[in-house]
Amino acid sequence: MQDTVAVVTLRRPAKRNALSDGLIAALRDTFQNLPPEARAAVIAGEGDHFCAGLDLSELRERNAGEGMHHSRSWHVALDAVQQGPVPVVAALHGAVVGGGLELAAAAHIRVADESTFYALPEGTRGIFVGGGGSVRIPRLIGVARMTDMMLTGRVYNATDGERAGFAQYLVPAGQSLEKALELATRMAGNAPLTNYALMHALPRIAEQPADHGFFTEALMSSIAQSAPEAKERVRAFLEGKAAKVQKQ
Ligand code: 1HE
Repeated sequence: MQDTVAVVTLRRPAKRNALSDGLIAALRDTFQNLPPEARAAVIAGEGDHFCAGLDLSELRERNAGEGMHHSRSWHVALDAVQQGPVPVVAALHGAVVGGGLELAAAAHIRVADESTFYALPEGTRGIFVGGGGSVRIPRLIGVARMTDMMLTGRVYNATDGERAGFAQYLVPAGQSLEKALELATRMAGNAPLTNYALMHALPRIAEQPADHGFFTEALMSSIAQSAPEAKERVRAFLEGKAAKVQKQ
């Protein structure tokens, strides 16, 4: 923990943080059991790369049923990242490939440094994404870009990747963790109900028909603004005690 920010680090640098079944289970357990004082989380990778994806040494002949259960075990773990109690910032560097990109896509914000590159080698390895990538990655970059990456093995560098929508922030090499911590600390200071609305209501509203979305938005906003914390924050601004929005 760094104050109220839980820092979760993938620590298999010798295997480029490849996601073995054990590491997937550890991710699930970690995000399902974050300390109660955590208000935001950062996920990072030790060594030169964020994550090399599925541990290919564990890829064995599975029948369809076993393959289904394996994929579903990733869904549970990555859902724990995305649907947990706190917003998560992924601090990216080096390889963010295959299942590593699927993991990064489950975070709420991605910060990349200049060493970052993105790929989906599943296409060239004769497999398909199985960790939620077909649901989450098109929401970041669109179906056409993901299809191209998987059909052709295209690799995006950090600059093109930020433009395409993989990351929301691009920082100099070696600075993604620092920036992710800065953002997570800021998010940790938000009213918890606002963070909850952004994590759990916004993605659902974005998928609802407009009329349902407007209705869900009205419900969520009325709940958020009725919290004592919201009233206090608005009062502080009106009394000149809260920061103004500053032009950057
Ligand atoms: C691995 C893995 C891995 C490295 N599984 N062992 N992912 C991929 O297809 C990406 C495969 N990895 C790579 O392309 C490269 O390793 C990297 C670009 C990520 C890094 O390159 P580099 O030169 O720094 O490292 P390296 O020498 O390739 O790898 C170091 C060691 O890590 C080496 O093992 P060693 O015992 O020979 O030292 C590698 O074998 C090992 N290693 N990546 C197992 N992925 C839910 S479905 C998701 C489907 C997918 O994710 S498919 C995409 C899998």
